Amino acid sequence: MRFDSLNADLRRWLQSSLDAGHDGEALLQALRAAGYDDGFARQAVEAALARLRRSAAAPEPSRGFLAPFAVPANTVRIGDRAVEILMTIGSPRIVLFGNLLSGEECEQMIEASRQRLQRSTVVNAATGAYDVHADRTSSGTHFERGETPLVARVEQRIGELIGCPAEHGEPLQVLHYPPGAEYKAHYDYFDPAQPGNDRVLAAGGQRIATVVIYLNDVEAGGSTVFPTLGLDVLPRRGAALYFAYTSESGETDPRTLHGGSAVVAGEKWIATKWLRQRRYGALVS
Ligand code: PD2
Ligand code: ZN
Repeated sequence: MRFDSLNADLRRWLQSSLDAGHDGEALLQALRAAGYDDGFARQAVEAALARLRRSAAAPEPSRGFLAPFAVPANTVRIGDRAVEILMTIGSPRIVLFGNLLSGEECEQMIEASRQRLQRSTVVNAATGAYDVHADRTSSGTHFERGETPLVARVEQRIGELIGCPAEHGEPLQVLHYPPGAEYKAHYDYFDPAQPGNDRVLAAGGQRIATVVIYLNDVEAGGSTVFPTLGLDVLPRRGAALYFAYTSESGETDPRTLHGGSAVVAGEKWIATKWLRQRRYGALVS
């Protein structure tokens, strides 16, 4: 039995259970208890374990991102949360989610970051240095994977939502834009032809997708803009924008050019999770 042939809910459950450290026997028992036929349950668990072994031996680009949203559903249940699907674009794959975080979680994330903010930088593609740049005038901080219970919970939720193991994620960044601050149009992926990008690409390969979580409502401005697509996403507390830009064969999609437009009034807080082809931190070329 191929893992990909299982239905999306079952795949998601198997994957998140294995990610959470449950072994094959525990999965088998849970499936039996849920009424699955014993033979089917065994094959499904074996398929999930085989996939896990393959990815541990030779970490590959994750497949089937957002496959669950191929079926029509306006809400996805992640644990005890009902995450709304507010807008989707097929290609490039872009999904706007509502209610990914609660208002309280957003507030906690902001408060945990407020005292640690530093001016944001960009990777200099020629030298590999992290430079302060006029195109990016936010300040920010990052949290190591699982650094706090809240960070771990958010990472787990993102992973379950889009079907990508948390290990593929870079540290969660929290960014703050006061009035006037912006991030001019850019790509989130790295150009492999540029020598300065060798180092960032070595730690997990190319970026494949971004999740931007809006932590507050902004009075005016501060949208996420995709100039080539004519798309402008306005921040709403707890909502999250997912966009993917690297195919399984590693081709990147220039239509995902995007930026954070200048905040006109109020302030803007976001949390950003960038996802890699392979486990982030693993130095595989
Ligand atoms: O500020 C934003 O809305 C935004 C959107 C997409 C920021 C980034 N990407 C980024 O920091 O890369
Ligand atoms: Zn970006």
